[in-house]
Amino acid sequence: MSMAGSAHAASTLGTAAAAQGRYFGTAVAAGHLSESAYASTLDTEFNAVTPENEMKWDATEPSRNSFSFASADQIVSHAQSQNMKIRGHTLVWYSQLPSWVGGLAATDLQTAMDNHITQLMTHYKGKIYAWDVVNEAFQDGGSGARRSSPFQDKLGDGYIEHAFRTARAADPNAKLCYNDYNIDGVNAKSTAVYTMVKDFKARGVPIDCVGFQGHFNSASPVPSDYQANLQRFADLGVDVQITELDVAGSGTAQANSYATVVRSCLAVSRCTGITVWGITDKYSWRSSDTPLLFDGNYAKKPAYDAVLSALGGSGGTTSGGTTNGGTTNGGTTNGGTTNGGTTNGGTTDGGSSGGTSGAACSASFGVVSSWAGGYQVTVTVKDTGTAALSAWTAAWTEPQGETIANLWNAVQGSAGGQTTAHNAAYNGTLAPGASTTFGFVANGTAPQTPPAMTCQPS
Ligand code: G2I
Repeated sequence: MSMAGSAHAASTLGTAAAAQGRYFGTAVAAGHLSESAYASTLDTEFNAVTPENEMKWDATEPSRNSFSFASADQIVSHAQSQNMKIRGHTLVWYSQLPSWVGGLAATDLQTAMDNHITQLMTHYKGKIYAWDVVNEAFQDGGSGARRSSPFQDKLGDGYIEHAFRTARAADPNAKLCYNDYNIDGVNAKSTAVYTMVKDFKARGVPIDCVGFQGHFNSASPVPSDYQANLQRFADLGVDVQITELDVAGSGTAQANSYATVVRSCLAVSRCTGITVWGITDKYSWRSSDTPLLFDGNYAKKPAYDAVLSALGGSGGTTSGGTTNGGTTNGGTTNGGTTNGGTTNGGTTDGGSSGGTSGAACSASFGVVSSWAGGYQVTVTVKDTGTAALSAWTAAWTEPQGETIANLWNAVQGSAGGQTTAHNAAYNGTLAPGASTTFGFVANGTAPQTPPAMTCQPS
């Protein structure tokens, strides 16, 4: 799994993820497969697909017992020809539900639901890695309650476990997932799902995985307890998957959020893969947010580099990674989150010791995003001297009362009342003029004036 020294790091999302024992997938729309740039980007970069709309109830059973699989079949056969995993999305969901379903009385609705699950899973039997059996069954907000839907309202809470039992019988080899959004951090909604999964596991209701959609934006950023939340579900004995990842924004802030998600998944051994919700910004369900890894012309965005780097891959510009606790990192310059050293928000260049002669470095602090109660920072560490560095330590004073929730690409410490960050095993080496970055999320309020940072070349 590791690729120490100068081994060639994987250069696509799919191969880099595979080297970490994961898949890297995308939502796909059948209607775009005939566009050559779309298909070639798909085939080159990804090793898993999720039909974006083609397996939903309105597409597959628009009228009762009349099934149409043509569009979904197109995606499935494309994926199979490329040896890609396929996630089935989705069997039981309140949305994109044809009106005839809502018109049924309880007993008939139960029959129709069972039939829908059985017909779809039988049609694709043996071809689907994981099915989103039930999607978005919980309400937003603090209630932890189930969302109103024909299934919930007529069949009661038990419809969810009934759906899972029916699914297991239809294709015993497919992993069966519950999938939802706004369950990415520890909150009332995710805790309600957690309680359900725990109960299912205790009672032997067949559930194998939980899908965390991961639709992020400035109002709903990657939570600081994201990894901890994935881990608490994994600890229940289910796989976890990032199923619909997209992050509104651009540049470094977007790149860092993506990298945080990837790093979190890699840190949770039962996180089996990541799926982004589309290939190119131009076809995203929320295109104006430019939330994906490729722009409208299929050019790779900084977010792409960040994901590839976090997966331990390399775009070919780096010198190869060194192994760090089982995670291979792609190099020290211009890969992924380093991203040319650009930062949003104010930056200060810290003092460098030794001037420009000999070994010297600087550290600059840039707020990349902030939200009520927290903010994320990227620190760019630069070799400002004439000699190569083999190690560096940045130091700064954390504002009164604030704490760091999570720091990456460096090792956090303290000295003389200050917070320090020493290089990680894989990013201590810097040539003169080269830079690398580390990042952290802090609990508190993003400072108007960035704190002064110092950097020691040791
Ligand atoms: O809303 C984002 C996702 C949230 N989680 C479940 C996913 O299944 C959902 O995907 C989106 C698709 O990306 C959209 O493409 O689900 C939407 C529907 O709830 C999809 O939008 C629909 C449009 O609303 C329809 O007008 C259109 O006919 O896509 C359909 C097919 O292009």
